[in-house]
Parts: sequence; structure tokens; C-alpha cells
Amino acid sequence: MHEGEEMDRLFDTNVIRERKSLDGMWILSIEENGNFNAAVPGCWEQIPELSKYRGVGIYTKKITTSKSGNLRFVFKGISHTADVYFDEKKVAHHYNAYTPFSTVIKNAEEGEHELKVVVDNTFGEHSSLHIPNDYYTYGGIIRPVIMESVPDCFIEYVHFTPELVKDKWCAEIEVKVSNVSDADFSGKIVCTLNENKVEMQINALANSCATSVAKAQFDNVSEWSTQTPTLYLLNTTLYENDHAIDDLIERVGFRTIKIEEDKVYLNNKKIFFKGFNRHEDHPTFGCAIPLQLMAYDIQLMIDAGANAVRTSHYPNDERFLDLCDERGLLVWEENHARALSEDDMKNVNFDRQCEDCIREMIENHYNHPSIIIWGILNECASHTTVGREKYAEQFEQIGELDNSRPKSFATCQHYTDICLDLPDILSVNVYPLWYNDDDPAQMLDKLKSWMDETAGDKKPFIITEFGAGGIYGYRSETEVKWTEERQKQILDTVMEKYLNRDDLSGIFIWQFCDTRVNEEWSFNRPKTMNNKGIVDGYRRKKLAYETVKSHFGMNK
Ligand code: ADA
Repeated sequence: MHEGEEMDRLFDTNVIRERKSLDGMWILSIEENGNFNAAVPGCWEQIPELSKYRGVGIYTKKITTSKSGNLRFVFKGISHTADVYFDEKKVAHHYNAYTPFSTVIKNAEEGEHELKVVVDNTFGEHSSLHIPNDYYTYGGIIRPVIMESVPDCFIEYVHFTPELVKDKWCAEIEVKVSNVSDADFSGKIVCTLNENKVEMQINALANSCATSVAKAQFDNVSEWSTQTPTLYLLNTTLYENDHAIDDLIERVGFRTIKIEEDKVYLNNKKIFFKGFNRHEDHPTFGCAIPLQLMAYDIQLMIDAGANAVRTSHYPNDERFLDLCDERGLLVWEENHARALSEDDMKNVNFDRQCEDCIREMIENHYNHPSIIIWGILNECASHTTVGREKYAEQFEQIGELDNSRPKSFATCQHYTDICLDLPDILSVNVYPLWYNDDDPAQMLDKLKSWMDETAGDKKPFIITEFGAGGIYGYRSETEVKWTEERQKQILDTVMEKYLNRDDLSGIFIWQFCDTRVNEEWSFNRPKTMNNKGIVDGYRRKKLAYETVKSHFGMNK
């Protein structure tokens, strides 16, 4: 990556492998509206004529390569369906705005080529996860695009799992390589982290992938924690006949996350999550949040006293996760789903689209020390037998991909949920004093004892959502609904009750910033926005911000 160019990560991921950012201006053609110069990353809603457009858009870019060889294109996020063409030949298809994918072009010739991406953000049966919802499904290439030059056998991923064994930091390292040639490959992998060095052999059959795993102890390293988020570069090099042919640098941290009875422990210390739910949304940028704004959001959350964020309701831009690693902000990352009914979950594409989303989320985000919980299926049909099958399958898939982090889901099926035995942590969304007049403490006591009993085993308990709406600038002594005063008052009362409970492991405010919702969802959503942010879309603080800060600021 050349200095000054937009990056997809916050550190250099390769020294040997050549990478080039394809971010910048692309041509966007929309059949009925003509051609536009469109920013990548970006949402087409940023273009005034397309502010409400839902449909198909074709992005093209001319690229020039200075030598022949294999090219690998990495797309970090396209909303929501993409068909990729290289010189008019289709080379990839992908569904879901919020997970990355890549494609390899073998033996591309030196010279000029055309990359074309047909992007579709329409709703319908083909799309089981992007449906009209309480957040907006934008259109466009919303996250960075990178072109890499790779050898016939290259590193696909490196997964690092830290573990504390008798006070010594150890880790398991798994390396996956892809062999795209017609010949078998045999080589060596060397991983270094400061003065620590791990070696392994790797054999990959022609046109297939292979993995190698090694365990090692790491000397002279410090733990990663919310207070001291120490990070290390793990440098992995692939050798063929003692010749270094490819590399991948990951950034890792040494920390443990563990559950004992009904408590969560980070590095063997009990932890209480003081968190925000955050959508990737901004009135100007849509869901394509620039790095500066990600950093600003994190600053606002930390200043308000938060130590955690939930990526409601989908995997986030990896630069945001990089920032969370750097700032010591704990992350609940979840797969893409919000309030899907039993019928939605029966969509013929649902299982496959969820499976892809979970695999891409975990494979790509595995190494972030900040991620401490994998979440699934927010407020879906966990009260039905069809739903239960899906929850069970998804937890099983996560366990196979990563067994080092606890799993959970946020339920709204109060007194009817039949999946509470499945997660490691019980999580519930509640809106006392907003959607109902329940006394926040009594309501929670009753619900919690039902959930604890239904779950069977003792488990940590988190309030994954609570909140109230307030429209920025709407102030009135009447304190009626939608005033900033009412929002502040509700958060004040609820936080007072929930922050001081020893039987909870955390609370997450709904939500950090106001977000645009789909038109179909505008009932009870003034301005077609979900106005429960403690800052508005432009990140202007509402009265509630200082209230939240005064509660989170107090030690727990
Ligand atoms: C739900 C849901 C959120 C949001 C919230 C609200 O519990 O999980 O996505 O819709 O309620 O604002 O009502």
C-alpha cells in the first residue's frame, strides 16, 4: 500500500505481497439515471439524484497492471449483492453488505483491464437478511477495495488464539493457504512476534486449500486489556524452497475471556459491560463511515464512560474493529439479522446466507482482541421450533469456527423464548418507560428470574438494549414524548436501576447515534429516523449524553 492512500486496515498487512488500493472515484451507471462519478467507498445515496434510489447500479474502473500474474481482488463490503466481472468475464458473486469477499484471477496479462461490479440493493425473496427494517439498506461499494498480486500458493488467513497457561502467554496459530495452481505445493511457514518464532510445514494439493496449526509460548509480552490495549504484529511468511513467496501481517493481543457461573472475566478479572449499540450510519455518508468519523464515534463513546460497543446488527467495517483494538473498547460483534419472523427465517436462502455471513465474519475478524462475544439473530423467532433449529445450527457453526469466545443472542421474546439453554450468556432487549410503563426494576426482576430458570444453568445476564427516543433540538418543559428532556429522564431512571445490580454483567444503551430507517418502517419513527441516539446523526450531543456520562462515569 502506498503512503497516503486510503487503507482497509490501520497497519501494513504485507511487505512481500503487493497491494494497491482501488478506492477513489469509479464510474457508476444507473439505467434510468445515467452515469455518475461515485466515491468508493461510498453509498450511492450520497449522490443527490440517487438519494432514494433502490435498484441496480454498475460500477466500473480501469486498472493497469505492470506485470503478468495472479491478481486477487478483495472487496470489504458491497451493499448488498455483487456480481464482479474482470474484462467482461464473471468472476464472483456475493450477498450481504457487511462481510468481505475476494476473488483470484489467474495469470492476468500485463496492461489495462476493466473491473466491473454490478451492485443490487433490492428487497425480495433473493435477500433474506436485507429486508425493509429499522435501519437503512444503502446501495453501493460501501467499504474499501484492494487489488493484490499473489503467487500460485498464498496465505488465505492466519488465526491467533491466545491462552494463559500457568501464568505464561501461549497461543495457537492456524495458517490457511490457497493453492490455485495445477501442481501440489509443499513449503514452510514462519511466524514471528517480536523475538518469538514459530515454524510449520504446509502441503497443499493442486487447486485446493490446506491448513497448518502450531502451539507456542510467547515470552516478554504484556496482556491486552481495556486500560492497556497492548498490540503486537504477528508476521507470517510462506516459503517455497527457502524462498519467501508470500506474507501476511496480523495484529494480535494477549487476553483471555472466560465465563464462570454468572460472571464474565477478562484476563481473570470480573468485567461489567458499559456499552452502546451502534449502527454504521450518518446522514451524509450513509453506512460508508469514513475513518475520521469512526475514530470520533469511539472517542464520544469512551468520553461517555463506555467500555463496550455492540455492532448492531451486522459485522462492522474492519477499520472500526482495528480502532477498538487500539482503544481497548470491547466488542460484541453479531451476524446480520434484525427481527426476522418465523416466515423470514423460512426463506429458502436464509440458511446459506447466514452461514456465509457467520463464516466470513469469524474468518476475517478472528484476531481482534477487542471482540469478546459473538452474537447472532437479534430479536428473531427464538420462540418457535423453526427458530430454535436455526439458533442451534448457528451456534454450532460458530463453535466450529471459534471456540474461544462466548456466544449470545439478544431476545425480545419475553416469557416465550425457547432457546435460552443454547447461548453462554443470556441477553435481553427491554424498553421500560418507552414502549411500556413498566417499573424498570420490577419488570427486570420478574423477567430475569424466568430467563434464569428457563436457561437451566447459571449464566451471565446482559441487557443488550434499553433506551428512549429524543429528537435533537426538540426541547420543552412539558417533557412530552420525543423531547430531549423525556429521553434524558428515561435513561436517567433506567440506568440508575440497572447499573447497580450485581446480578447483571452489563448494559448496552440503544443507541449511540440516530439512524435512517427504511420508509416501510417510518411508523413511530419521526423523520424516518430511529431517534434513540444519545447523539443525533451528525453526532451532536443531546441532553441524554451528559446523563449517560454521569452514570457510566461512576465506577462499577
Ligand atoms: C429493537 C431492535 C433495534 C431497534 C429497537 C427500537 O429492540 O433490536 O434494532 O429497532 O428495538 O428502537 O425499538
